[in-house]
Amino acid sequence: MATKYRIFGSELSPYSVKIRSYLRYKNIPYEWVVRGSWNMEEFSKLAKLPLIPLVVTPSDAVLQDSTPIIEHIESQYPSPSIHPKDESLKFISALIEEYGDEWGNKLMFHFRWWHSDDRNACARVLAYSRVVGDDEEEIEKVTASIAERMVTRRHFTGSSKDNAPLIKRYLNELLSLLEHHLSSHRYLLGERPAFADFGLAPQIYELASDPTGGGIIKNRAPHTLAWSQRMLEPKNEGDFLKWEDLEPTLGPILYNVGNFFLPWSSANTNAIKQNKDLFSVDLDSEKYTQNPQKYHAKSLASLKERFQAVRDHTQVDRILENYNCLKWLI
Ligand SMILES: N[C@@H](CCC(=O)N[C@@H](CS)C(=O)NCC(=O)O)C(=O)O
Repeated sequence: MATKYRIFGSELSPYSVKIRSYLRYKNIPYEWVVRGSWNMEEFSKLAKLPLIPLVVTPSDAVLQDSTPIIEHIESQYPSPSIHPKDESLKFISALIEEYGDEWGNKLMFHFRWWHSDDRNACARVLAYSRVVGDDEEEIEKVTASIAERMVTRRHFTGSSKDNAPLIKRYLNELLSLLEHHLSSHRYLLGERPAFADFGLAPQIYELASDPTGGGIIKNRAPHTLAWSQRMLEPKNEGDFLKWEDLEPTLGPILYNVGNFFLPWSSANTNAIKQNKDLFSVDLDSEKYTQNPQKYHAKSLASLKERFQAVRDHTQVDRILENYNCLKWLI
């Protein structure tokens, strides 16, 4: 039996970085195992899905999917908690975690794989993490095959010519909102990291590590960049704040969740129920079209269950109603 958690992951995988940040915050010993050609056989034997992160616990249980992985470990290591005691804030934090995983990823993924300069740079970084040795020809071959494969996968997250200007707008808005909030707070819910930070920060970290995304964020959102880097080694630097103290700058982020992410996620779920191959949704009066994503329907359903489980809805319903989120969750 191992004594440490093992994370099969990659520096370019936001969900892997998310789990690593979480284990660091909890001070839980882990081994970071870069998934590559040398351990693909071991990985494939363990993996139910060909996805990273994959976590092997000290008792040899295999876990996949970053949100349930964190929930599982949190139940065993509740302190320091990533959840505020206040039920409303706890749910808002989970909502932003989901927003980070699904919407933040859509923005990052598009910028990473859309322009050839970004695509080739990332494919090359990935190639170097996968190939043992210094065979330039082999590196070139792997780089080209990763880049080609990712072009065929772009549509899964809605990255398309028609959506490109919309996604650019979504990113600009999110960065402005985050920058405003994070210029006066160390973390999203105050002065210590919450579930929300673990979901959203890794997507921004990945964006910042890419040529175009890095340029945008360094120019326009330095506090946001610093937060995403702080989240690599998150620490308690104070307390979670009250909603009243967070609202002036966190409220607008929730409004973005309610005007973009939740209507998109809800339209995606409806499209899956209706067996559609393609769906369109009006997001702030602009039409956004993509193929439905099965996983997101599952994760929206889990979020709704989490919402149902809140015991006292008085405050959370009022907040979510004020920021256009409530109707998508009931
Ligand atoms: N919902 C999953 C998403 C995992 C995921 O999409 N992982 C990507 C990397 S970030 C992946 O493994 N893609 C296939 C590959 O890299 O081979 C989670 O939260 O863990």
